[in-house]
Amino acid sequence: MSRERLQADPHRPGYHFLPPANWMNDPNGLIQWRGQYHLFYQHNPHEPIWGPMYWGHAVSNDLLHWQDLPIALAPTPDSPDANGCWSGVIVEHDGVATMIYSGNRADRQLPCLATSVDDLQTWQKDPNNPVIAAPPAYLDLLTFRDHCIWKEGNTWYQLIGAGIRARGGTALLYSSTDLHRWEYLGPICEGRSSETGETWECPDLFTLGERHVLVVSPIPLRRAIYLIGSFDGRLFQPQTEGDIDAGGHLYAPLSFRDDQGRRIMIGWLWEGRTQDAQIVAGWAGVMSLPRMLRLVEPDRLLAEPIPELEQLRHHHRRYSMLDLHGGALVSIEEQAGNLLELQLTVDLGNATQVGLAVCRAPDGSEQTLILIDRSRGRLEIDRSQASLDLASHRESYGIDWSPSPNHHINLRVFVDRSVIEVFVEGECITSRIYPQQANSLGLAIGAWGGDAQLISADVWDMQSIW
Ligand code: DQQ
Repeated sequence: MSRERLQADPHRPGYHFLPPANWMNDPNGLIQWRGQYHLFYQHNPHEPIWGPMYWGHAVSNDLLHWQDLPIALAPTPDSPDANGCWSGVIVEHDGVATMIYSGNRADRQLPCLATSVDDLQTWQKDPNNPVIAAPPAYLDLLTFRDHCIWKEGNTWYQLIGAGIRARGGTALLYSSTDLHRWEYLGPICEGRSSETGETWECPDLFTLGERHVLVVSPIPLRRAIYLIGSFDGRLFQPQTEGDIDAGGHLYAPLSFRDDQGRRIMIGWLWEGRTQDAQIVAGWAGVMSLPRMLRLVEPDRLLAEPIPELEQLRHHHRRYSMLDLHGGALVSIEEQAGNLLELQLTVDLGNATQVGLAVCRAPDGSEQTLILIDRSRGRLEIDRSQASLDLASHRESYGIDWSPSPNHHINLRVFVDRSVIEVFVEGECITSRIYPQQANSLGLAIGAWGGDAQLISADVWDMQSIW
């Protein structure tokens, strides 16, 4: 199926990456190679549901506009990846692009290697796959898959995600000089299953300044978490923990360092609708906007959208000094659209709640509220009225939040049809919505339980990247 065929779908994002059609989950093999950004992804090219995994592939000069490339990796019958090429990473070893991924055979995953000599277009699987024959026998593991690889001196290190039965998630460390023969070194840390999940998928370990950050996607938490701490080469001592995204839709994020030294992360945003709706739509899964990561004291991992996104802005409008008297929504634009970026500064005054409505029908029958609720100390994306399709997800997700002493809040909001990404002081809340009416395009703001003021709102239409 071609991209054009699905173009008219009112829920299909216009400036977030997604494949031409069918299913996508985890980002894989993120790398800047010979100046170009490569994004690979877990892909079922045959159906809009998870199934036998292939690696889809796209390339970009600016992390915004992507060109689809042929499928990079497909399962090989009667081989270690006969039932799927699961998640993995790409590194450069002696000038050769080398991929380590989890080959899935009969529901068991083992590390496999492939190399490319044509700038990441086609991949030759290693005849000796799997490169690690079995997980460490002394550990009773629930899973053993997904990879993070880095080099120190002449030695390569690899982390593999795992979970120790009745204990918790872990990441197992290996070392190698050639990426083919691996020596097992042990778990770098262990989580407690009641707190950080039974097993960890997609471990990603990197440095930010002086600190180490370990990002994992724990089963069954259905969200990605970060641990900040120190790593001495064998053991990781976590000191603090937090959520990568509080919106309940981002999983299996992957990061890389680009040639400007930025740590950039992209995560998979899953659908918030039924499998039947996915099948009717013909596609499922979107990538988050690329985010730049940074640490702030005391030990919080913050993210902000890459500045390149500003190139997609056009048709700017600005609103200022709008008084919000308790009790009603004030329309900003009745047909603002659903490919938007918004930057707002609001003085919360003495209101107990302030809400920004996006994708709002003129009669209010559909709307998604970005709601600041001081009585509960929360900032949430409220989807209770997001769609007349009652089968689409309606739960609210958000963060604990209290206003700064001057009662001001700065919000940055990206609306891209079925994707809403909210950035507030470096915290991210990403959600999915499926409005049913063609005119659910309005923008409004309101205060309840007191008065507030919209100090300024900058609104841009965003260009589609396709
Ligand atoms: N998805 C992949 C696995 C990973 C999981 C399979 C996370 O490698 O553990 O598609 O979404």
